[in-house]
Amino acid sequence: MNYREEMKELRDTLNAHGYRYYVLDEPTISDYEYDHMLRRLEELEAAHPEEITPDSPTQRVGGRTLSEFEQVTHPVPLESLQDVFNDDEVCQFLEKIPLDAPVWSVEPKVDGLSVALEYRDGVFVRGATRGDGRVGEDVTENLRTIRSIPMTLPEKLPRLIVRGEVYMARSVFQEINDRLELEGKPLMANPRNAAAGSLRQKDPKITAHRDLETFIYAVADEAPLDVHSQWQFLEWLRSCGFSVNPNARRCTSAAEVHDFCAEALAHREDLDYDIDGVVVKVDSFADQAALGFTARAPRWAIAFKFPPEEKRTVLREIRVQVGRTGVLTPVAEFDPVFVAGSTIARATLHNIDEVRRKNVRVGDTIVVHKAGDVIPEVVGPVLELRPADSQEFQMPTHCPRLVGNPQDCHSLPN
Ligand code: 0OX
Repeated sequence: MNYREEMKELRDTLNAHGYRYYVLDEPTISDYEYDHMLRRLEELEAAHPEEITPDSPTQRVGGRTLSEFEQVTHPVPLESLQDVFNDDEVCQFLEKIPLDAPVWSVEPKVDGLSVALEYRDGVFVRGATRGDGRVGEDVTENLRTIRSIPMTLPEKLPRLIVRGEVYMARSVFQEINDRLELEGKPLMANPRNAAAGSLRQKDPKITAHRDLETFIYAVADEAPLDVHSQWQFLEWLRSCGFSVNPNARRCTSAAEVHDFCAEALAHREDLDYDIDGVVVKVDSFADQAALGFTARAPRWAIAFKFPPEEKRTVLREIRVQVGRTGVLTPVAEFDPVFVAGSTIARATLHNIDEVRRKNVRVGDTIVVHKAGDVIPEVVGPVLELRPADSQEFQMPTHCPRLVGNPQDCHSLPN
């Protein structure tokens, strides 16, 4: 075998094992064996750089640094979904679809970053963020570092653009934040922000170290595929080597759709990735085409958005912070809880009126959530669990006495 053939064989073997590892999560060789083959390929590529191909696994470590991202106009705009917020609205949507025996494809709505991946003659050539749906940013080099994105496809269609979600697993997010904390660096707010920040790195080598993952779920151009439903399409994506959410389900009745939504909501905590709802789609592509679009969204799909995640914890202290201008801000300090992707332990209560309005006392069991999925907020107390001896909070009228220097004890403004 000459070096050219050996390089091709190594690439194909490594890509096949990469697929088993990163997409199927079922490796069949050890890391040691994989690294050994990778080293051999690197040696050959160093000796014959003209033989390096874009689908080589060595090209996933992050290429050149960019000064800015170029804009990409999506050939077919990436539409957004109509949101609904409760079971009744899901019901209305299902009932209003004018089909005799509708079949639905329902998918967990992964809370990541929407991207479009473009393949020409079966080769990954460009990837872009969704942006506003019409124009996004070219993040091709960063996407190349994501191991679950195939660089070549078995089918050599002249052009194929698929759409999916780039996300960071919760476990990875936690590891990265633990490390940032040890290094005394600012923490990332949640896995979604972490994924967005990682994908928009000017230096793809940084992206390569963030272990981003993908789920692909839609086609974003008019590629002539021999598939006729969303469900078949998801199968086809799998057969092409894409990572497809294993928790999608094909439903043949409204009751099944409702069950899926309820299960997803109940089990969202058990997944290693954040979901913020469920996407319900009419399964048949012919029916989708007949239903068409409104000005803003497809008529054949909705996003059932979960209510913001709430957790109970115990309010241990209301600490008063003195701002630069002397303004006093009460801050709730509670037992740390994991909410919407990260652990929180304090939230501002803004001012005394807000403390009164929220009716919270030290010792209360309180409900907390993240406003806009980012900012920790106290929702209110669980009054049934209020300790009998709890006291209403009072703002301090004097600064606590400072040790050894009574002159520093000023009256505080009201
Ligand atoms: C998700 C998700 C988002 C795309 C094309 C029309 C409907 N975040 O997981 N969007 C869609 O579908 C859109 N499906 C999903 N699974």
